[in-house]
Amino acid sequence: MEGRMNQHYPFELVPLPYAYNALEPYIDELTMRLHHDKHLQTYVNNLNAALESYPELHNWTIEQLLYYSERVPEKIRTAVINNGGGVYNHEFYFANLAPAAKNSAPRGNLLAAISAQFGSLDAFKAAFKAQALAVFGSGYAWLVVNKDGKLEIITTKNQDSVLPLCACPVLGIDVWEHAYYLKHYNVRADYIDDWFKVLNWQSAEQNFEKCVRVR
Ligand code: MN3
Repeated sequence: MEGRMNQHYPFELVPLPYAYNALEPYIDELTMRLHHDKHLQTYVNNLNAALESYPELHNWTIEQLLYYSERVPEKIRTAVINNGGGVYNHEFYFANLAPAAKNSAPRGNLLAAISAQFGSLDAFKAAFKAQALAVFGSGYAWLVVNKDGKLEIITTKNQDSVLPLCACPVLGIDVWEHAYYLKHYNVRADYIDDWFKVLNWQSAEQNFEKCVRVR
């Protein structure tokens, strides 16, 4: 999340930290181009449009807008939650991926915490896949550090972020159909398996350390 941290209106499209085809064959170039350049750009544009006439919000970060959304004027609150969530969640998702075989397994404190909470890495992956499959319609599955300081798998609907839940995201998968339909068609399970191949465990470790530190 380094890209968005401390940024505020007008929000800009943060470039992918790798080439559009870098995640092939697991996530294809066309999906990445549409997902980043079209879907994310639209959330950025719509968030800026919602905030344009509210200068008192122009120095708020994306995290502040989502965490303190009850303080956002009611007239634009839903637009800020949906589009701000769309910006935050997508930037997290893209930064949480990397070419296959790079950073392909967790280590250190995160691996120890996953093993303690779920029994093993494989047991975690199975539980996470089940939750990601169970999202009805559009949303996300996340591994978070919850408000009790424990690792937990949670899901969110649409573009809701985990921030209002006082949860700190370690890793997360976008299971909207636009994330996989061109390559995996309707088979979300195959997409989840492929997503695990390009999950950037190093970024997950960094997120985990930050989540534990800020508590
Ligand atoms: Mn998406």
